[in-house]
Amino acid sequence: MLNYVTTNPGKVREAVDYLTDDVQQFDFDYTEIQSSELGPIAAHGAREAYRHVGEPVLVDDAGLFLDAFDGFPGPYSSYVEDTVGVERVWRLGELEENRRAEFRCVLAYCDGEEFRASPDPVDRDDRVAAAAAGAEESEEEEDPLPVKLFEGVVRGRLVAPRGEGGFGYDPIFEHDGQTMAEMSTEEKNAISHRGRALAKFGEWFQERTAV
Ligand code: ITT
Ligand code: NA
Repeated sequence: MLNYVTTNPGKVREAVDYLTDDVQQFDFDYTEIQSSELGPIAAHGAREAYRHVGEPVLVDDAGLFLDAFDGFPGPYSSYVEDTVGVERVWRLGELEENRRAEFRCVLAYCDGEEFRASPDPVDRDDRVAAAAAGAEESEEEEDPLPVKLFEGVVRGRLVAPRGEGGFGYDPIFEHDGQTMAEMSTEEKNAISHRGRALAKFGEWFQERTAV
């Protein structure tokens, strides 16, 4: 059984839909370090969560990155949702000509064991993703607990709120003519940042557990 460590049931709904029921929510609010990148936040969280849970954990750090604002709210998305709110993030973005945006998700896996280095393409992609996610230069590298990172990104644009589904910023993020709040969980997973990260993780995890 894999512990999806999050306080956010919306994330779990998507993960369970994607990975089937070998995954359960573990409601634990790990420390979120300050970083301009999601990778180090997720890696630090996964180590803390693994030490707390004592079983394999997957931590999910995500955010909305607006092009016009140089990536804001990005790693601060949760704080901004609580303080400013989704509707007013839209009203800030509405003033901009450039409304392009992306959702990012970094999944960090830790089970206390070393990951064998392998030259297969999946692993190479993951290293590139890990580097892109800012994990390589992290001070967290000093911690001996190995963590594996998987990143997913989806491009879209900021729009006036539409739709009742999903959670968080979904109503103001449009991809291919639909906001993410107008999509079913399955439709969102097929194109979303989290779905893409889960796909990479699932492929890797299947191989890992098959040996
Ligand atoms: P945990 O840290 O406990 O997992 P959280 O909701 O605080 O839960 P984050 O720290 O990763 O999660 O913050 C992500 C923010 O971005 C938060 O405001 C979410 O509502 C939002 N968010 C994350 N994934 C999203 C998605 O798929 N669609 C819309 N908003 C999302
Ligand atoms: Na959080």
